[in-house]
Amino acid sequence: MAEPLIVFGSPASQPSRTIYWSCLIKGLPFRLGVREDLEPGESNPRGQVPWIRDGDFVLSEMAAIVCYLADRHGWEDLYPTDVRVRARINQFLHMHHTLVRGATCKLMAPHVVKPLRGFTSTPLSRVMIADTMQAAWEASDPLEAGGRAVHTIMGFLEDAYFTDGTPYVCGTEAVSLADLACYAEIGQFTFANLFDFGDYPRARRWLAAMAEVPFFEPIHAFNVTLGDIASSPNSLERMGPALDAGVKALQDTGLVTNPSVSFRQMVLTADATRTR
Ligand SMILES: N[C@@H](CCC(=O)N[C@@H](CS)C(=O)NCC(=O)O)C(=O)O
Repeated sequence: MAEPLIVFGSPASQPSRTIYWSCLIKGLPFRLGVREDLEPGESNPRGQVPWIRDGDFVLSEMAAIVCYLADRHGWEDLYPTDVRVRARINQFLHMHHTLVRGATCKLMAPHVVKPLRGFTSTPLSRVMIADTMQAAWEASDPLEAGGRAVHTIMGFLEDAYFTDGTPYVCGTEAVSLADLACYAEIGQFTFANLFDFGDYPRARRWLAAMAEVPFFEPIHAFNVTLGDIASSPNSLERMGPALDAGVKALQDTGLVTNPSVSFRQMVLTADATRTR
């Protein structure tokens, strides 16, 4: 029997949630990568989650991974083959990393990661991302400063991606890979109570449409359990149960192939591979 796809990631990780969600929607079984799944000496060159192993093929970067899975398994609803529809989704996914992803660096990280006293930080992250994160959480009012960044992102999405036609970001008839990636960054604020979408009617319509996508609940069990982090700050005591809830909800779908797994066994960054 073919080995199941292994996804190294975490329910707390936005790009990991995008991969889990696409697999669940399409009924593709996968294993949650744990330390024992690593080949001797193996580490993800990028040092971050998510990454996958599919047989002897290893791939990192969320957008590359979901496009690969869609091509490999013929997910033409999530990633239509019409060249222009697909090009628009690709445009979104390329833009996502430097723009929509900023929502996490600027608003989510100061509220989630800072109270945990640290960003694990691979050497690459220390050079490329740590300054942005640090600036965000050293702001005198991180909620206001991060909120300003997210307003800029939302204004752009409202004008450049959402329309009055279908609710989805690339104007597709059904949810696409772009919506899943976008929701991981933007939708998380609704659970965390970190942003008011009142000024963005198209985005609000999209948020409502996304809540109807299959497997919405298990994908967001982590976020629901973590809850409102604006009114009371995140803490290590809150993080453990939230991660447990996220992993359990994924397992309860019946599509995760590990017999049982705890988030403590999962491989989060290059650090985990170094300590083996
Ligand atoms: N561009 C990457 C971003 C991955 C990423 O930011 N991963 C975070 C978790 S959500 C991580 O591993 N951070 C730890 C670090 O950078 O040290 C992707 O889309 O997959």
